[in-house]
Amino acid sequence: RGQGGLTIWLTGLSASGKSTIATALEQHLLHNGLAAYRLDGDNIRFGLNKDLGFSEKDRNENIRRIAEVSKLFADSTTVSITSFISPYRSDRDQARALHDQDNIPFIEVYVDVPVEVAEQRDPKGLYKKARAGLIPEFTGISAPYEEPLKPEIHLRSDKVSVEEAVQIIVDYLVEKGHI
Ligand code: GGZ
Repeated sequence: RGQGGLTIWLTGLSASGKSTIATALEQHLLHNGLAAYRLDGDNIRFGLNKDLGFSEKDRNENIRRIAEVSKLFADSTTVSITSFISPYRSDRDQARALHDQDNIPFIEVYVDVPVEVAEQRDPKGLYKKARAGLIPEFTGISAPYEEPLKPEIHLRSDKVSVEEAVQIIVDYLVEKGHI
């Protein structure tokens, strides 16, 4: 495929660093002349998916739609970067299968951080609210996160810097001939 599009699928807990890595990666690719676009909560959950909440069923549908949209971007030769918790393994596997059908590369990146670290970071105070029972079904506290078993890339975001994380992803893409 070479210069074709692809989907880079970040998955991990709230406050794991997905959005930060996705933003830095998008900037890096744009600066190198590649078309890149980031799908995240801000441009999806407030628009296309504003009818969805955080029940298991709604998360399934959230991820299903995002996978479809990301595939369209990738099909247009853009590097599409998604940053959603995507806690269910079967949802991520379906997103992958959708890309496989059309021979569009799908790179699963596990942004891995111990839940204790994410909870300590708690940039929006959501973990605190979840512990207090104010947010039901909060991932890692009262709702599951199913770890990827064979992600293409596994990042320990509390051990590598954002710049290192971007470099690891870019090196992988170059090595595999995706960019
Ligand atoms: C997890 C929640 C919840 C619940 C609101 N569980 O740190 P954030 O704020 O900015 O990222 C989280 C975001 C998760 O949305 P996703 O679309 O990525 O989730 S999923 O892939 O599971 O559909 C968090 C906020 O929304 N948030 N309620 N109950 N995160």
